[in-house]
Amino acid sequence: MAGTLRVVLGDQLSRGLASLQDLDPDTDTVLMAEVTAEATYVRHHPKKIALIFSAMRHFADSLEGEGIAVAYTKLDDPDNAGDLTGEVARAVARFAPDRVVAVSAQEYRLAQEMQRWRTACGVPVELRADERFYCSIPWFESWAAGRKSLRMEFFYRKMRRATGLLIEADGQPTGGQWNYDHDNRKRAPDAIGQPDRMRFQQDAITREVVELVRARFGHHFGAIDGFDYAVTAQQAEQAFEAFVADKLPSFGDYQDAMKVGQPMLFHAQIGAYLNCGLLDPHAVCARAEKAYRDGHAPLNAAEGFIRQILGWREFIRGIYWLKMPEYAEENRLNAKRPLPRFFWTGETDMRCISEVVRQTHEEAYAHHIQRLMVTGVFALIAGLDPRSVNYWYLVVYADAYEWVELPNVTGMALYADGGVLGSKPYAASGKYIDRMSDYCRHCRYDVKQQTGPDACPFNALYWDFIARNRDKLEGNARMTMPYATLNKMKPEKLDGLRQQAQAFLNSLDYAEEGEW
Ligand code: FAD
Ligand code: DLZ
Ligand code: SF4
Repeated sequence: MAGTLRVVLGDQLSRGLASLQDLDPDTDTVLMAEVTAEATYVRHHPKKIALIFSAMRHFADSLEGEGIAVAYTKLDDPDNAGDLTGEVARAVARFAPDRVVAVSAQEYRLAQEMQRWRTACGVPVELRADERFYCSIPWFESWAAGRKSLRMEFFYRKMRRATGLLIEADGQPTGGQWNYDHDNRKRAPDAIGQPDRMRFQQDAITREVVELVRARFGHHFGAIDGFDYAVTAQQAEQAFEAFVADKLPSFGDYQDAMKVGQPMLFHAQIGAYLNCGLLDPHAVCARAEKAYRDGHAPLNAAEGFIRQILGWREFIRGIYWLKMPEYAEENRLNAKRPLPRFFWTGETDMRCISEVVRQTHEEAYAHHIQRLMVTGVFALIAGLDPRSVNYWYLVVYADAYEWVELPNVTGMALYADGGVLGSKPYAASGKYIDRMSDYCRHCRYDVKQQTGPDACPFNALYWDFIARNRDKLEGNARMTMPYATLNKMKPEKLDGLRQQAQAFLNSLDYAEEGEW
C-alpha cells in the first residue's frame, strides 16, 4: 500500500479528529486495536472497557460505511500483539504504508510510548496535536508563564473572552458577572426526584463486547450488568439533549447537592462521552448557551455548566501537561496511609462513603461533589497516600483518564501539589456533608458528635488533619479560620479529638497493594 496508516485510539472517536481530516479513502487505512495493555494498565471498571470497545467498534463501522478501509483488531484476535506499539508495527508490516499519522495521546504514559513508534515502525510517524480542546498546550503554557499562581477563574475569563461564550456585544460577561456560583449551593428538597438519564438498549455489537468484558475483565472492581451507555456519537448527542431538556435548568441550583439513592441528580453524566470523543465540547457549550438564550435554562445553570467544561476541564488538562511527569509523584502533605478496604467493598458504617462506593460500583459514576467532598475529603483528612488514591479514581470511573483524573485528585482533592491547582485544601468535617445531603440522616454515626463511639469520623479526622499539617498550612491566608479555632481549642479537647481519629484509623482494614 502506498498511502497513510492512520491510527485512532480508543478515546479519539471523533470524526473531525486531526489525523482523519486529510484522509484519502483511495489510499489510506485506519488502524484501531483493542489491546490488553490499554485495558489493564489499571484494572478499569468493566463498564468503562465496554464503553470504549463498543464505541470503537461502532466508530469503525461508521468509517467503513463511508468507504474508508479500517484494519480493526479485536481483543481476542489470535494475532493481537497485546499493545498499541505492537499493533502499529504489525499493521506497518502488513500494509507497508508510506507513513503513519496519529493524534498524540492525552495520557503522558501513552504519549511517551507513541514517540517510540518511529523506531518501532521504520516509516515516518507524524504525531499531531489534539484539536478537540478549546485551549492548545502551547497557549496554556504561555498563559501560565510568569504567573505566580494559576487560578481557574482567571483562565476561565480569558477563555470566555477568547470564545465569546456568554459574552455580550460590549465584551462584558452576560448578566454582568463572570460566575454565578453563589446561586449554586442549594440543598435538594426532600421531595425532589431526579429525572432519569437516557438509557440505551444493547445492540448486537454491544452484547458481544459485554460478554467479552465479562469473561476477560469481570474480576475488576465494578458491575458489567445493566450496561446501557451511549456507544455512538448520535446516541451521546441524544443523551446530552435529554440532559438539556430535563436537567440543565436545575443544574446550577443543585450542583453541590447529594441524596441517598440519587446518584446523578441534575448532573449531565457526559464526562465519559466527552473524554472518548463521542461528544464535542464546543458543541456542548454552544448548546448550553443556546438553552439560556432561548429562555429554557437560567443563567446560573448555563454559566455553571459552561464553566465546568470551558473552565475546569481545559484548566485541568493544561495543568497536567504543564506539570507532568513530576506531578504524578507529588505528595506535599507527606500522606502515607494505604487505602482502607471499604473504598473497594463499600463496607463501612459511614453512609456517605458506602453510598458513593456502591453507586460507583454499579454505575462507574459519581458526581463531582461526591468525588470531591465525600471520598476526596476522607482521603485528604485521613492522610491517604496520593498514589493509592489516584489509582482508585483512575480505576473506578468511566470518564477516568490520567490527564483529567490526576490533577483533580492530586491537586483539587488531596492538595498534594502544595497549591498549584487550588488555593487551599478542601478539608471539611461532617458538617459540610450534612448541609449538602441527606446522608447523615441515614447514617449510624451522629454528625453532631465529635468524640465517642457514635461520633461522625469526619469530625475528629478533620481536626487531626488541621493539627498535623499546621506547619504546612497555617501560613495560608485562606486557612485563617480553622487555625484561629484550633489555637483557641483547649489542649484536652484537641487531644481527645486526635486520639479519636487515631483509634478510628487503627480500627480500619487496609487493602494490600496490587490486591485490586
Ligand atoms: P457535570 O457535573 O454534568 O459537568 C459537565 C462536565 O464538565 C463534565 O462531564 C466534565 O467534562 C466537566 N467537568 C466538571 N468538573 C470538572 C473537573 N473538575 N475537571 C474536569 N472536567 C470537569 N472528570 C473526568 O472527566 N475524569 C476523571 O477521571 C475525573 N476525576 C475526578 C476526581 C476527583 C477527585 C474530582 C474531585 C473530580 C474528578 N473529575 C473527573 C471531575 C468531575 O467530577 C467529573 O468530570 C464529573 O463528575 C463528570 O460527571 P458529569 O458528566 O455528570 O459532570
Ligand atoms: C481506555 C482504553 C481501553 C480500555 N482500551 C483501549 C484499547 O484497547 N485500545 C485503544 O486504542 N485505546 C483504549 N483505551 C483508550 C486509551 O487508554 C487512551 O487512548 C489513553 O489512555 C490515552 O488517553
Ligand atoms: Fe458521613 Fe458522618 Fe454524615 Fe455519617 S454522619 S453520613 S459518616 S458525614
